[in-house]
Amino acid sequence: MTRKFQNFIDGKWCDAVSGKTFENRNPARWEEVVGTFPKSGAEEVNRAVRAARAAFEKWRLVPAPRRGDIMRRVGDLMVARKEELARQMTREMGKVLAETRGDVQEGIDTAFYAATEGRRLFGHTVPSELANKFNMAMRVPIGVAGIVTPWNFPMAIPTWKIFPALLSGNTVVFKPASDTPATATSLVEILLEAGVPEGVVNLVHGGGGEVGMAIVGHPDVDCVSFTGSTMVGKKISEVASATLKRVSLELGGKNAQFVMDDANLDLALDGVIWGAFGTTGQRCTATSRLILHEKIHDRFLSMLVDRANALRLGDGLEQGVDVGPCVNKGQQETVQSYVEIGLKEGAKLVAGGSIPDGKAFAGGWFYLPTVFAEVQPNHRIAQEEIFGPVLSVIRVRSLEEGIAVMNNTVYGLSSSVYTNDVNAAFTAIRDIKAGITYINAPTIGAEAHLPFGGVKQTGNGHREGGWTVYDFFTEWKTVYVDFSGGLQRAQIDNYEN
Ligand code: UN1
Repeated sequence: MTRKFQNFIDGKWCDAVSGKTFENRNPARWEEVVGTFPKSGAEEVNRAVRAARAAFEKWRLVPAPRRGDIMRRVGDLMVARKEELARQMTREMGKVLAETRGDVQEGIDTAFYAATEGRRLFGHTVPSELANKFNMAMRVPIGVAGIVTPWNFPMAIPTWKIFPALLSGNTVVFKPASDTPATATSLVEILLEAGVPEGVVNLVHGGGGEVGMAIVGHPDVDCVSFTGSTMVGKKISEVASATLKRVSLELGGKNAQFVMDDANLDLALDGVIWGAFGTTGQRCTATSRLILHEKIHDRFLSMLVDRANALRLGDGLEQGVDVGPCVNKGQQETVQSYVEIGLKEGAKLVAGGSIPDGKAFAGGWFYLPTVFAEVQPNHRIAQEEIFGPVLSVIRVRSLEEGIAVMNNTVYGLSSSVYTNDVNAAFTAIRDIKAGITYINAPTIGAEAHLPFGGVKQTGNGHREGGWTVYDFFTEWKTVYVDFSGGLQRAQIDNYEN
């Protein structure tokens, strides 16, 4: 029987007020229903925000190290349930089991980092310009955090946001992607089992237009953290500006891997195969452009085509499968439409370029790993985020030209350079406009304890991960304690003229 999932609001599991539901299906076997979920809207969001607001008054007073203890239990529970969570995730969004295990592990890493942050959350003590006066700046929670997350990292990305939000003393209203609501439900169950009190975490399922935007526009939501497309991010920014709430946006990418003429080509090949076709290319960090130095261009391209053609597509739960399906029909259609755009623009299709034939693939949203050669830097397939297994190869003549091509995009998330020349590597590190640069490693593979985010239209300047995400989820409170017993006027009494 199909499992019927619910919202979690104010400490209770509940249906949508309207009684409406939506289905979540397995993208590798579309006839298989993972579950039904409440199709919620503004009314459920209002209730969730009210509950979160009320719970905030107690939660903010729980000592941060105790909130950290809960995070440690969350991490322990995730370790114990890692395999089951990974399987559930592969069933609902399609990426292969090794990757969904990695996704859960990223959540575990984030939990244990948060646990220890409960004993840091450092502020500053700063000398006063006046005698007998003590100054400090300390972190305080913001209030109710709205968390709106995508389907490509259904566990890791919600944990990047929810764990630091909670550790910092905020309460949460969580709207997961409607393609991955089951993983989100497991995460909330784990938080509750670990001891997160009633009202502190609220889960509202439904569409982005109805539930997501109701959260963003709500006057009593103090901050919103969103990961998704640049188009939706811009809309969120606009709607949120009416209440001047703080917004963290992690948006699109058009990440490039650049292979110099001196690079270790076998290593660079492993990197681009993993970066471009891992998660079926559905990462904001995915490698979607490959920039090749002309001296190694032809040789590397033929190595790449052989490897891309040898990748095994299939159900991510099966052993030996390298690449799972696209998450849904819409995503598969987007990929197909960009292949047509690439052909029209005059790029040369050298691998893939179609939906695979055969019964094994008929029931899911598969697409062959696709490579275009002879792509020009201004082609749409070299400029627009496709979010699928499509790689555009561009030929360049020098390090400088390669970096210029890399930077020729509205995005700036991840980047990668393969070279054994230390001078080239450090020039690239200095000149590439991106939030993340890898040397001799692919564009994917960020670790949970370092800043994660991008420049230009990839975001709005905030960083997730590591210590930096705590800047987003806390306010600075500046405190002056005058123990002189008299009125001391700053800037005046300490200067004679
Ligand atoms: C994303 O694609 O939205 O670096 C996140 C990586 C992963 C996180 C990706 N650790 O590819």
